[in-house]
Amino acid sequence: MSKHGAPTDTAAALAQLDGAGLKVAILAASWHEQVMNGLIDGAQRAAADAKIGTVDLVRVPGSFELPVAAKALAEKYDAVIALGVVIRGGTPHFDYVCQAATMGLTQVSLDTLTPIGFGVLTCDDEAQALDRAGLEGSAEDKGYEAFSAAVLTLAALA
Ligand code: DLZ
Repeated sequence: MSKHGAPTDTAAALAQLDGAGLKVAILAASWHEQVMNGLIDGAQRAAADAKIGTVDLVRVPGSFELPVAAKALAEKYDAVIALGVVIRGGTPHFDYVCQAATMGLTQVSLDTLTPIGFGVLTCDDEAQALDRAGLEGSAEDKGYEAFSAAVLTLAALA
């Protein structure tokens, strides 16, 4: 997918929110540390832009574990931002982990009616992931985007 067509002025939309009363969980897997640190930082920047009252960071081992943790967190938080980095290897494992994370998070969101930000990078190589990590020199900032999407959806449904 390309960045072309993405919403503009997301920071301005976040600034309009009344985030002080909201409780949001950033749920992050632990693979690919440098990229993941960029995603977490982007999500935390978006939380600051929206002036979210409570932001907790919860870590799980891998992206496969995101759905079960998201479901538990969805019961306690207004929104959950799921962050993962999956990089293709030489076996079909990539496809299974990506599918489990994507389908699982979709199901959690629908079952709990809680917005889940989808910040799971599914990349062919580390260079693609770094380019989306919101780091200096990255073209995209997927942690910021995922956080914004979840809280703006929450606001739309209020
Ligand atoms: C096993 C595995 C592999 C090979 N690659 C990744 C990855 O690129 N990104 C990620 O988040 N997790 C990976 N995992 C771990 C699985 O998500 C999961 O944690 C394990 O299969 C244990 O359930």
